Amino acid sequence: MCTVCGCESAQPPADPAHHHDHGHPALHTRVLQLEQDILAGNNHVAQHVREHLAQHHTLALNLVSSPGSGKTTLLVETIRRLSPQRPVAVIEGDQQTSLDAERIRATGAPAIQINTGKGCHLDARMVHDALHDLPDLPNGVLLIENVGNLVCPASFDLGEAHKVLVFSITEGEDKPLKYPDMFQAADLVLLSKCDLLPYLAFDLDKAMACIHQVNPKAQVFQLSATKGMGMNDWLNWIERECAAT
Ligand SMILES: Nc1nc2c(ncn2[C@@H]2O[C@H](COP(=O)(O)OP(=O)(O)O)[C@@H](O)[C@H]2O)c(=O)[nH]1
Ligand SMILES: [Mg+2]
Repeated sequence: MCTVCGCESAQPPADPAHHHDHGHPALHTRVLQLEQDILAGNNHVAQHVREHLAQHHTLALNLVSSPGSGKTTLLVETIRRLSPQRPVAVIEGDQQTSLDAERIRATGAPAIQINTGKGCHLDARMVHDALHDLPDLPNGVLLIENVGNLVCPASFDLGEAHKVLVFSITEGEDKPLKYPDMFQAADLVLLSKCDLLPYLAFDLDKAMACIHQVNPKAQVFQLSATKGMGMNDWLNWIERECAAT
């Protein structure tokens, strides 16, 4: 189990053929209770964050993905196109370094870097505390780059309006089937690095089928942040969501 976040891996496996002995049943029950308490506490803070953002008509998006799928590159290109019309700020989550916050600040947008150390996800308390150090964003957008990890961030509500999953075509078509919780938690999937399609044996139809097998409602946009392809779909989606906020 993940002792840092009490994530879903502490649950008994659904397939009894793959059951592992986790020790004494009483201990197992205690672990499950601890996990539920952590998530309930997180949900409470997330609701507070959500209310605060709603008061300022701020759209918050929680970007989740594997490491290296292109989140920061996408954020930089998004901020370039969004501001100054809309106020934008970024919360960056990584285990170590301020490298991503520096990349964001180079655009002129404010960014707070959170280092999670051994932790594998951001939680609502971290976002709550970071908001104290960011300006209010009336009718603006708060972009949260979660720690690169397709497992634990699925369980943690940060008070966002939507989880947006950046799924790079270099990861293989089958990732939605292997990490269904994350793909189910996302309302929008951005299929990134599509400029590389001619060079990879990536089956687009198969990837779309895998995404919709685990999440039939997910919207999917194909894009390339480096080449600018598909950015309008993404920006129009943000504008629609801002209008609805
Ligand atoms: N070909 C291509 N490479 C990209 C694209 N977006 C990001 N990358 C590269 O992918 C690597 C990881 O990008 P980064 O934005 O740091 O990913 P993150 O870890 O998800 O934040 C870098 O080398 C980027 O230059 C893209 O649209 N096309
Ligand atoms: Mg990054």
